[in-house]
Amino acid sequence: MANHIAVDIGASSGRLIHGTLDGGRLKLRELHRFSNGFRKMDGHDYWDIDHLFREILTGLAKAKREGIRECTLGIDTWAVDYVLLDQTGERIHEVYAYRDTRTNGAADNFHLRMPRAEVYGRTGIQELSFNTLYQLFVHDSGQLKQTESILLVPDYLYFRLTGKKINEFTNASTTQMLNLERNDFDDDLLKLLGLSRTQFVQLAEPGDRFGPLLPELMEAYDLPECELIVVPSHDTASAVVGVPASGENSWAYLSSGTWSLLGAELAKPMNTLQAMECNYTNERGAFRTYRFLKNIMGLWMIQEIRRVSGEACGFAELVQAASKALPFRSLIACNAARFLNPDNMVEEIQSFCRETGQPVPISLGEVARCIFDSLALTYMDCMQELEKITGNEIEVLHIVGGGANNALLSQLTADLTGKTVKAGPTESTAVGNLMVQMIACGLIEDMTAARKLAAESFDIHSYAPGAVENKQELISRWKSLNSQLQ
Ligand code: ADP
Ligand code: LRH
Repeated sequence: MANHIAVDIGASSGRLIHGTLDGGRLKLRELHRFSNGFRKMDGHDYWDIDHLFREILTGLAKAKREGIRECTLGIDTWAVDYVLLDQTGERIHEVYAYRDTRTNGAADNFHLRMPRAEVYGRTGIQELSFNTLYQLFVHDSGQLKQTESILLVPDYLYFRLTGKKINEFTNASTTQMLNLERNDFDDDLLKLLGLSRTQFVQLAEPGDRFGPLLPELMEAYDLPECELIVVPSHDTASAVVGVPASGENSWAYLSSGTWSLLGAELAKPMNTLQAMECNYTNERGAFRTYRFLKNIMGLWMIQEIRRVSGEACGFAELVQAASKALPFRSLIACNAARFLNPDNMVEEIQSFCRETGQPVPISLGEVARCIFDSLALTYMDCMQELEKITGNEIEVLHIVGGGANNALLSQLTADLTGKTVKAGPTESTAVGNLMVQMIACGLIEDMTAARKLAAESFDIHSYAPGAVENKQELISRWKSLNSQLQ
């Protein structure tokens, strides 16, 4: 089939992107874009999952109006969040957003039942306060008892479109409940949550063919004939497929969107004590690879300063304002829990700077500069850890996702890491999603061929590392700031 559509829903926005192979290149066309975000109700943060479902239908109906009568379709979204379904397939609850504060302290409480090192040994997954394991641990036990099936968000969207249930592998790994050796849910972890394996469904691998849209949806909304394909439904897993890299072990990726996910692709997991102490994760990648990476707070902080300032300017203008501000004047420890979901990100950053005896950034440009400088320094630390743990010397860092639009951050990252940075494609998640559909259809041979195609199809900007004034002094300042917080 010549037409392929990726539904890619990040925490900040969703899109339907049409992909075709044209003269040996992958051509993308945006069919539909919509905003996403969580909202507070009764003191908790929730996603509006029905809104997302409706937007998918709207996008598909547009595709049909634009002449696409037949296509394949794959869906990816952010990770960890889930839907509980009862016996009739109805949702038992609204979908909690992972930044909701109900999981504060949940990891520590869970580890009283199974020590942190044992959980890591079994799952290889980094501790993030919002992993599905900890979310389910604090979920209402009455609702868990009523639950027939637990689907993650993209699994649920596949279900709404087809009536069929799966737990897709790459996203299932982010639950922190898959056993690395058994490649299935870990019975002991499930037992500690009071759950049974039968409440999850069959695990499905990216590249599997899935099935058609429900005929009643096609009719009611005048949709094209779609065959759904199982793609890496964790957005970061799709983004990693879309990295235009070549060779083995000499490149790393930074998937740069709401989160910054920095890491390497490995053929085998690395769940050593050192990896655990550095909080590296072994999420499943497409085609039985492992995404050895770390979550860094990312451009969420930029999205939030923009939101609390009334969205007075766009992202490009924020970057421009930041480039006029003094470099490395004030720094923040990006991964501190206080930046996960503060009421007011600007004030939180200002308080941090005040408390640590640094100049307080005032203008939006100064605050943005503080974020970009601090992110680049965090990337530098992460790259050093990555090389140390894996023993691989990295030559190129590929930045993909919306953050690849940010030339200031890309150059800072090259300067501080000392690596060549290659930025693009900005829609790598949709690209990876589409590539897996094309692999499933036999149009692209494998992931290596897919990455070559990505390199040939998109503009990739290279940033050579430049000098940083007083770099050693800056690094000492950065390290001492972070050690004050441990
Ligand atoms: P997600 O999929 O997590 O919602 P995206 O990959 O869409 O995130 O990336 C969104 C981020 O990309 C924004 O937070 C913003 O910082 C960055 N971005 C998007 N467009 C631009 C631009 N023109 N200039 C600079 N940064 C940009
Ligand atoms: C990025 C992402 C990331 C997860 C987080 C919940 O969108 O999927 O990989 O850790 O959201």
